[in-house]
Amino acid sequence: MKAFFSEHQSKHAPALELQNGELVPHAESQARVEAIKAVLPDLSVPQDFGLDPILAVHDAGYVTFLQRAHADWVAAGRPGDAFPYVFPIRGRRPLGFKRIDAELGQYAYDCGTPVAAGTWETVYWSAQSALSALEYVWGGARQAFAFCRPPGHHAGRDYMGGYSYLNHAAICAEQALTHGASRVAILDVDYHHGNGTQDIFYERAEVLTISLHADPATDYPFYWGHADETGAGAGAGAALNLPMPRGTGWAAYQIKMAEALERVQAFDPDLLIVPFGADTYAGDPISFFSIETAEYTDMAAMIAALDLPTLICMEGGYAVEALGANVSAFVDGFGG
Ligand code: OKP
Ligand code: ZN
Repeated sequence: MKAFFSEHQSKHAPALELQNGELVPHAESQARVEAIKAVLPDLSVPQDFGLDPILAVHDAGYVTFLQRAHADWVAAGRPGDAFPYVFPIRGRRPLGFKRIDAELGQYAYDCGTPVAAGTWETVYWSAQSALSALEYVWGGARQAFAFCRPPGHHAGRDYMGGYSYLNHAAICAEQALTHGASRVAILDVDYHHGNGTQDIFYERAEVLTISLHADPATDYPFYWGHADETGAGAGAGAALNLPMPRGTGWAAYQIKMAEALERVQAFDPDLLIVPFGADTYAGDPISFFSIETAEYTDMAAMIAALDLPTLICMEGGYAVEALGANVSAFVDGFGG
């Protein structure tokens, strides 16, 4: 399968994240890049579509914040990566802050998503990889693989979180709508709920967001992804959440997948976007489903059977030693 990736995407290298009370090596590591590159023989360099498609989804103030946050952090005399420590649960609004700490709180919702020296360069090019893969599919190919990294599905219009800064899938959905699509379906199969994507399109009827994920009653991101979140306003009914308990394996997962695919089919989209996380894998170090490598081929084959133009956006997957095999198994399900 045709895949897109830029070497700029190797620049983001956050050292640490706060996990269960400890600063630990960041799970979204450089080793992931090498593992995935090794199994994608047909990697293409993305085109540069510029900032416009990014700004069609993300708040301009948030985007300029991402561009300069690490430099401001360094200018404030701080070591390492830029970390937030204050989170405005009420009254979040632009107050013209001069202090980087206040700005980080305005635009972040967790302590797993530091802004490192190379973050902007990486996420900008990750978005370009996604847009290039979209263009390839929109030009008539059956499917393409956007090798995005870091993940994007937790990023909202004006916030970062869950290792995500720009929402690649949302940027592509919006771009497709601008270029002639009437309806876009997003089918998120990462272990974690795609909260940013859901938020961005929550009141939009032309984008169906579906997420299969670990029950937020027990798993990150906790505050989104419950079954009663179904969209609002014009988007009422255009969000579907299928949470599953820890321990879920392919037998139970595929039943939920069939339900999701029925909804996609009924929606009759012009384009399907699949944020794909290999963190549903049995051996994932931060996740708790029990899908096996070969079952990713079955999962992908079910999706491919919809016979829709399909854009895959890489999301999570942290079992580095199995990541290449898992991505490769998934790609195989689309016919190689
Ligand atoms: C990103 B993706 C917070 C630790 C919680 C965050 C998980 C982000 C997963 N300090 N873990 O959906 O794979
Ligand atoms: Zn995930």
